Amino acid sequence: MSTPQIPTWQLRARFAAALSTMYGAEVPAYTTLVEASEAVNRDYMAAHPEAERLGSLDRVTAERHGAIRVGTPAELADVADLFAAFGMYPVGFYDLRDAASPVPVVSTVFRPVDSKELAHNPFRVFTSMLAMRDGRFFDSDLRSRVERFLGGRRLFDPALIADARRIAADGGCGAADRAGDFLARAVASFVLSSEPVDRAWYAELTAVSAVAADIAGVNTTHINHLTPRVLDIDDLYRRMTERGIAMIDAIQGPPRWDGPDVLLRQTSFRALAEPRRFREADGTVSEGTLRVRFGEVEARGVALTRKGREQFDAAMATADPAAVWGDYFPNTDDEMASAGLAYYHQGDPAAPVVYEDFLPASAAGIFRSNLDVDTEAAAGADESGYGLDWMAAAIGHHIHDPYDLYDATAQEPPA
Ligand code: OOG
Ligand code: NI
Repeated sequence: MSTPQIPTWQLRARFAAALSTMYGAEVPAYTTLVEASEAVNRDYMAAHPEAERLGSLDRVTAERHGAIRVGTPAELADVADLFAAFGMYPVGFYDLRDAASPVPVVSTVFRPVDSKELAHNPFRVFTSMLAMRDGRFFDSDLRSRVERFLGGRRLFDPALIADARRIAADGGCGAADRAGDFLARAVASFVLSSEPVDRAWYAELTAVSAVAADIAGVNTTHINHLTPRVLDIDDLYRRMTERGIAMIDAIQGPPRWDGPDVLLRQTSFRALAEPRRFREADGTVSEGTLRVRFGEVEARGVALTRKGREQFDAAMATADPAAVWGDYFPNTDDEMASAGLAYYHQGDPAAPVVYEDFLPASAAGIFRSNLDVDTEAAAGADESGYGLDWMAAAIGHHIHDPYDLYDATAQEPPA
């Protein structure tokens, strides 16, 4: 076909903006968070013009990551096909079952993979799939009932996925008028359903894991959170607390310090009780609330090399990372670059390569901080076979290795 009128990056930017509008209508506190984040970024840029090296104010202002959760490999495959239409491809494999406080999901991130695309719009979605085959969480009776439930629902209209495949193959949408319709149908797939929740089924799953209930207790998927990026997360934390919003106890990830910011720091406010309707055992419908959706914010720093990541993991494993950070990392970009700890475009310490991915420990902490009850995995071996290769085969897409992408990006000049 001829050159698409609307390239994938424009579709992606419009998709991110439309989801943001939708989620703001669903979760009003998100709008407060976005406003506070924009104020932090404006003030920070005004005081530190050099901060643009981590992304232009335009990029950072529009930047979001979303989190969604699905039930089955087939549902995850649909997500992969849908997001490919927006130029978002799977990167990395996260196994949150291994976390200190395990969550019964395996995850990947759909995002743009090259620096020009990231500069246009870096929208990324952390996507988790229920680890239903893992007998440490689901006994065979529950597993077969969850499978039956999930087998009877359809998250994505097959016509939408067929259109997405065509758009991905063409590298964009041929006709501008069709783009709006495609976007509207894509966004609608993530609207919180007003259909009543089966109270007994939801409660039974909650006893295993609140995340299992969120995924398999209802017939649709939804945005769990949508996260703006800030240039100074400590300032954001202070401003939200001043506005009377209860934040979780800590900022997850590396401590604040006076050297280069590395990887990712995140924090969130507690999930709010949202009105939901429930279907009772006698068939009547009643009003109630669920607390599953929260507000998260993040700050991004330079991407670490494998060597840098080893240092990072070692520092994070100490009792008080803030106290010892300087023993593990030099406090200038020059030294970070020359020690081979972090990625810089063409080796120029003034041009850091921004970290575009996630941290499993923080992700598990983010899941956990918003659950009322922890999940306990039963003892036993994991015979599920879940892993990166399993997931790539299940979704029919190559899963990129983040280090390969950073190696390639570091060869290029900044976008
Ligand atoms: C995903 C949690 C992971 C992050 O920012 O680390 C995540 C979820 O809650 O579904 O979004
Ligand atoms: Ni998140």
